[in-house]
Amino acid sequence: MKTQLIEEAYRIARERYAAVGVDTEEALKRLQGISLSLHCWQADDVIGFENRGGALSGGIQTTGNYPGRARNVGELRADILKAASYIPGTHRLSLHEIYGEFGGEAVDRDQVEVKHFQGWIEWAREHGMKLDFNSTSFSHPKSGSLSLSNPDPEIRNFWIEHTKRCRAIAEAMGETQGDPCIMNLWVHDGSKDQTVNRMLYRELLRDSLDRIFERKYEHMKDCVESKVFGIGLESYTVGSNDFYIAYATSRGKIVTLDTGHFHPTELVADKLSSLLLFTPEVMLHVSRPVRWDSDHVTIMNDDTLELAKEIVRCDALDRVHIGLDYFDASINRIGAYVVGARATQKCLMQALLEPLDKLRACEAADQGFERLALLEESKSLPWNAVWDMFCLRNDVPVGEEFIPDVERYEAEVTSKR
Ligand code: RNT
Ligand code: ZN
Repeated sequence: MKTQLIEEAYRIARERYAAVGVDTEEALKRLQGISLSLHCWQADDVIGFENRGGALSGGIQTTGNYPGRARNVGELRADILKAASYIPGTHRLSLHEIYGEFGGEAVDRDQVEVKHFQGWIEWAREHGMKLDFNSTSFSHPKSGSLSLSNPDPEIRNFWIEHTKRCRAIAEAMGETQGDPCIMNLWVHDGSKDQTVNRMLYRELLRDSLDRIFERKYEHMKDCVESKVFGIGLESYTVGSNDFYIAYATSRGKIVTLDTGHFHPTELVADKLSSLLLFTPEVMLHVSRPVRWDSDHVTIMNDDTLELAKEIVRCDALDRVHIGLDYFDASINRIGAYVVGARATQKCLMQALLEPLDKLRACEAADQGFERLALLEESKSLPWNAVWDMFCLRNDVPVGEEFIPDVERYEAEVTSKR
């Protein structure tokens, strides 16, 4: 796209926004400071490098078999770098434990060590990407329906050991990168059919978590993620929303809000202010549920927009970690990263351009019509010209220009896998 055209549109947008009291330069500066945590698992359909040959389990599912998924660490890294080259700004990478470099050895989950992530730590440093981490309770012979809440001490201890080791790895990552590594803990534990032991499993989960978190670390932060239900585990989820909110508030931990993990009409954005008042920070898994927790690619829809606006309205950009969590195996996977990440950033852009002072003045004066009118009008203010400028300044393709580039990478690289 012609640079001159983008600059011209930006100049006009800047004036338009100034008229409603918004400084576009300030918004651009703030957006530049937001790092998304890109999830590594979109590149390979959440399979990882254990070479176990088992299917994805734990109530989550990928659908589709688009060719070209990353099959090893080299391909995964290349794909992530390719995707990142179309996403303006500086971003983080979130790894799951199953993405360790095990060198062809069968390293069981309770044996994992920092050395299996040394390659990632070095690679990340080389590419200026900070790392986040996740323990992995799914897709393992010991996963079953219950991991950290399993009444069988052998299985429960196995997963406790796994999660403790993951925290040590996260700590090493955080220390090397000089910035805390955010470690997310999600376990699928639940029951397909009715259970008469709701209390028992939750007691066990509480106890497991307390044991896992016993050790204090300085360079990593713990998050706990709830969900409504998993496939095959429809009747009961041990780590429900109530469970983790209570757990996190009582233990000073961070709650992860995955946008696919609530009842369809629940507004995830509305949860932010409540959590921020009682827990230190919030972690987000930005996704797109279609009828269920389907993990479609994030788009610029009302849910994502509202979420972004709420972060800004709460003045909580420094307390909310924004991670992506979706896995679509039916389309070009690099394209999926780019679309979802850019959509999230577009929502943040609009949030940062909201004429908040004016809106709040209307609200304070009880001017309901004026507030509504300004909210509606601000939807069609030229935020896209500011977004284009953001892309231009970050030297990434503006608008749809990345589409042929992604297609070229597919023709030259991923289609040959
Ligand atoms: C599952 C959770 C969880 C996973 C990833 C792979 O429903 O959202 O965060 O998607 O850890
Ligand atoms: Zn999630």
